[in-house]
Amino acid sequence: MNKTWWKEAVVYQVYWRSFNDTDGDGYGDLQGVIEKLDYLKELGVDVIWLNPCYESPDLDNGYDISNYYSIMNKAGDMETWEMLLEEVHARGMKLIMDLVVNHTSNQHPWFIESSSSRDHPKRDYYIWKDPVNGQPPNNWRSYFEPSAWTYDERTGQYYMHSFAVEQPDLNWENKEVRQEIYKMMRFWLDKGIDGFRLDVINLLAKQEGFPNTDDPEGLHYLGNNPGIHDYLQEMNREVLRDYDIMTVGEIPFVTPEDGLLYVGEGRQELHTLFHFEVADDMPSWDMVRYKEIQSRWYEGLKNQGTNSQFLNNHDHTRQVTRYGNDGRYREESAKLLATMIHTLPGIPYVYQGEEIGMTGVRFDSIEDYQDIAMRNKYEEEVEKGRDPEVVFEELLPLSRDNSRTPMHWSDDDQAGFTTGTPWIKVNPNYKEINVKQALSDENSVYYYYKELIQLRKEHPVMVYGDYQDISGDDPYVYAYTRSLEGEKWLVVLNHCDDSYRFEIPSESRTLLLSNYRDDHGDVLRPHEAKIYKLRD
Ligand code: TEU
Repeated sequence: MNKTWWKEAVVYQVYWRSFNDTDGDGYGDLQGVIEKLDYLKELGVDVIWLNPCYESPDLDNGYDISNYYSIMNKAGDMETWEMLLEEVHARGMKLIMDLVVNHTSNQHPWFIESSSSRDHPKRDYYIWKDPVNGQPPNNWRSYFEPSAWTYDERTGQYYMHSFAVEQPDLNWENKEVRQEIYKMMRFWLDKGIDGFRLDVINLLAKQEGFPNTDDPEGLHYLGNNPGIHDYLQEMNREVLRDYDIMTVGEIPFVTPEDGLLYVGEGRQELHTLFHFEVADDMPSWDMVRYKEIQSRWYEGLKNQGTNSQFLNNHDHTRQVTRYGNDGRYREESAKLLATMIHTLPGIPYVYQGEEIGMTGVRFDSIEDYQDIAMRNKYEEEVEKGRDPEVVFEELLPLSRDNSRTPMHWSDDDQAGFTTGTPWIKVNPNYKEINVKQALSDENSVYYYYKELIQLRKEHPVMVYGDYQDISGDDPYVYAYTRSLEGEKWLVVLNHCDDSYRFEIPSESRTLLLSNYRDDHGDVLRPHEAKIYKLRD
């Protein structure tokens, strides 16, 4: 496989509204990101993925854009954004922007015009359909609502939205829409950004004829439809290929086979992707299943495409809570998960706060939660007559707010995140878990991440090495090798709360990194993670 900078990169995701607030309004801001760039540089990350900071009514935390060419007030202004880009580059890092082009806000001028009358020239910028027997055009649901269709009284038609009512889907069949989007992409690329994370990019093409589905709850009919690759190849031809950038597509419902169509080298579409076989489909840890997913994706993309490795982001509960042990073994477990993500084949992502082992949260009432997905689902279920307490409890473990609480910088008020009132409450455990503490403890999760990231920079085997699982269907231990040009590494992970014996195949080995101080060989301690270099 060709070597490229983005295959070797470690990406750090900055959810800016919860990162660092410098003006006391309770929202993190771009100035706040600038002030923490030295922290990120020190950690060793190469690329920063910045969540959407464009002008927006902010109903879905920036994923409802009303102006692609300007910056949301809460985040700052264009001048500050430009300063951010400059400061990122000055430190030898790169910046990728979140591109949301499946939908806009209903406050975007395009939608305001489109919904103004049936014969407005921009009517066709969105997807409008006549009612069928006084009902929505089909039985599709949306991610955040029971129906993907909302009726517009004024013009007597329904418009489609894959997410909230306030997030109408653009009509990608319309060439003018596509050209507008490409123009906007060039605007940002010409400012010098280093790529895009492309929000639900496989949803752009809709099923022809908008037929009813047998499985409305499944949502898969929303994605990977015929025509999607034409759009992405066109986007590549018209925009992407002219720049030395990184593109990562958010691609729900994708199999490795289909994945290769998006990221196969030579396909001229995207560089890498997020698939959701873990984050969406594996609610809690399942070792055998996880190994199966990894092997299948490895084989599927082998030598032809690059995967991405992550267990959490701003939509998914923090990994040490969801997939590890955030109690007694929080630190060991956070380090184990990190070891895994950074040594499996694919680009590793660090979601802010993960590097200090931040955990999920439990607030007492639905009022404390801000997430539109959770709030809408709560309302939907309660309206069916279900017990609100039961619904609340059901929604807690996977609420997106688990990972959206403010970053813990110190044990000061509001975790040092803001001098005002944060837009969402701080996780009460910030007194114990925070950056200040982590920096003062040489055994902290933070320093472990730093070592892992450094290791990747020094050893191409972590990036380009072949992968082989040697632990089969062992339900606790995950062990695999990575090999490149005569160099062979062995990673051993004991993903459980007990000690466990696992025969490590080679005697002749050097321990490169471990989350325990010493090595007990075949006896693995709770959540022990080890990286060996093997000598033959
Ligand atoms: O997410 C898509 C989405 O619906 C995720 O919540 C889902 O869990 C999964 O990751 C894909 O199946 C993106 C953004 O990340 C999210 O924050 C937005 O709310 C959403 O798109 C709409 O733009």
